[in-house]
Amino acid sequence: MFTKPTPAKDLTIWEDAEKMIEKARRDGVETVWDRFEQQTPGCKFCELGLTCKNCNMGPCRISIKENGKMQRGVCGADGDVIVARNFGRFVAGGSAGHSDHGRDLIEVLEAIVEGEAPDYTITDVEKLQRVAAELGIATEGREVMAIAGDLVDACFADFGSRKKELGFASRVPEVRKEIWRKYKVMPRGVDREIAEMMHRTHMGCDNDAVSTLLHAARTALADGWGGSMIGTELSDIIFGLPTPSKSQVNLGVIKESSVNILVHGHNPVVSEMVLAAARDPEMIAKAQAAGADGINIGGLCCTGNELLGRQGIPMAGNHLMTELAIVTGAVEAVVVDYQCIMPSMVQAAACYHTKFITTADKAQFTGAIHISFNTATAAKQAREIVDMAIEAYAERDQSRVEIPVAPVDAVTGFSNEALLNMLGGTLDPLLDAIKDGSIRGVVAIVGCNNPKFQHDSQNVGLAKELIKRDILVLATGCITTAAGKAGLMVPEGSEMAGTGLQKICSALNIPPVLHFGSCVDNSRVIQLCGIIANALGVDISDLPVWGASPEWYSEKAVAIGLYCVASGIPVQIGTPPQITGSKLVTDLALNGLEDVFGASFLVEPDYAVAAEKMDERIKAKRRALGLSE
Ligand code: SF4
Ligand code: MSK
Repeated sequence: MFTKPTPAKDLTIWEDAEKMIEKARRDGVETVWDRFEQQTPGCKFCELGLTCKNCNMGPCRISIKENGKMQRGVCGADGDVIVARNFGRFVAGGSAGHSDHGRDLIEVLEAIVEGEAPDYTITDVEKLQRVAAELGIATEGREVMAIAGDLVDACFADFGSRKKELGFASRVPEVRKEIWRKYKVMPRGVDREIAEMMHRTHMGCDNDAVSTLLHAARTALADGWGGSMIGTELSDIIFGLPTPSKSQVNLGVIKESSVNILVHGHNPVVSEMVLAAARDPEMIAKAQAAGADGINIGGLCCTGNELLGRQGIPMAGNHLMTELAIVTGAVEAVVVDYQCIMPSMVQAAACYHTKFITTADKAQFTGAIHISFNTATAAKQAREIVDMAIEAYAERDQSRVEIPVAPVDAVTGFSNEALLNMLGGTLDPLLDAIKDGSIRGVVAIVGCNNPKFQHDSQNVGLAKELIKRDILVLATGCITTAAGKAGLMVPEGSEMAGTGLQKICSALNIPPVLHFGSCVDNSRVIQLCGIIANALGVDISDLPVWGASPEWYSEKAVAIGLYCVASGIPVQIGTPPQITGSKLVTDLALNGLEDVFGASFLVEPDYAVAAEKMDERIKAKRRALGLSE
């Protein structure tokens, strides 16, 4: 008996996605939704976090039936310990991803200082001096490269084992640091905390769930205030600060008559060079000689966000749109670095003329064209990539091309510095707006996608519900494209907001949802919370703020969630991580962390209910600060 496939309109809220899912079915391209269906139902033990593969006496699984068989693994670990260990390793994976990205940026800055990266430069000298000074590096009267060299050393030192506190702990309110010291979660070094997490979760080490979870928090803090923050700050220094500019989003940014190159992943080091090559008149002339009208660079996921914020490059799509972008049949090349790149894109690309090009030795895909990208030869390699795309244009089958919709405008590229500039160099107008209730609270939405939900339904639904309540939304990662498509990233989008937020948006000519960068850039959010808390003389946990990731999927999202919570910012998530097999661990995540960090997780799969619960807490926080609800 054959079952009918789920109608495409039930899988996504977007017309461009719906049309491309239908085309994928016609073209015989398997998508994430097909594989999700094949994988359903999932393994119950795994869903609950009750399987352990940490040694070869196992694998083991723990029964959820009390007093039944299998209450402990072969070594004697119980369900609480196993769930906590699995969760700890999950957080370590996410923290490692962000932080290794940060380390790559340090290496690029080091290569610039040593004269080994001729195609890169320090774009924002003022930010270099400011960040260096924050880390205690002398800047007065010194050469730019000397300061940069010291900054490289300071950042590398944050990855090691010799420090008692990370450099950017200087940005954390003192009262918060006291909490971290009290519970022994002050992050010391990024690699150290990650390695210790792996050590603790080896058989026969940390066999106390609470102890393991506290170290998970320390590991996540090392990501947020360490690896990720270094990634953000050095990207700004090397490539420039994001500044607000007009761009466009959705699959309509792919142009029928151009050589289309999509950049995907997270790190801007490769994609900035590809963009520069694509803007070279010589390359454009080559593309025109091949019959195209030019070269069009579009973004996917967070590499897209990096280029969108700094260069205004349009966004073709978010996580669940990545395969569908190829299905348009008009993409000559997808150039990827690392993270969130579905391996299936190789097979999808093979169904068309699309070249799938990997560039990071640590993220190679069987069947892809691999170019081992090197900062010493970056511009040359970027031109090779663009050349490949131009050649592929000749192989395009125009009869298979379908660009499903017209693009939508979005104003993107905010950052703490851009916000400050817009406010006239002082945060006071923002603080006043919070105090007088024009802005009742701030929520940062980290917008992964997950086929467990109708694509983007929760991301967009939550953002709309919040702005209606005069809650400013900061968007990072994959919600950017979603919010843009929904019309929430143009100043006119404030018509959907409450009157208070509407007034602020009109005064500043800003959208009600501000694009704050990639998922690594959640470091901007915690930094902003630290600045506001310091300005008000309170702890971060006293602020009317939330984090949210309604459609989260990745290890990195959990690391972000946990560093937000440990920093005092409560976090809503749409689905629980694989911890529900342990009552102890689940209670701790949902309630117990409140007593430790003054913030905890809210698991709520319905955005409307989530918004209501988030608003309740915002009201309570405002009351406690002596502000009107
Ligand atoms: Fe089983 Fe313990 Fe080994 Fe895990 S560490 S697989 S619970 S014996
Ligand atoms: S890419 S971690 S799906 S936001 Fe940063 Fe998007 Fe989430 Fe990946």
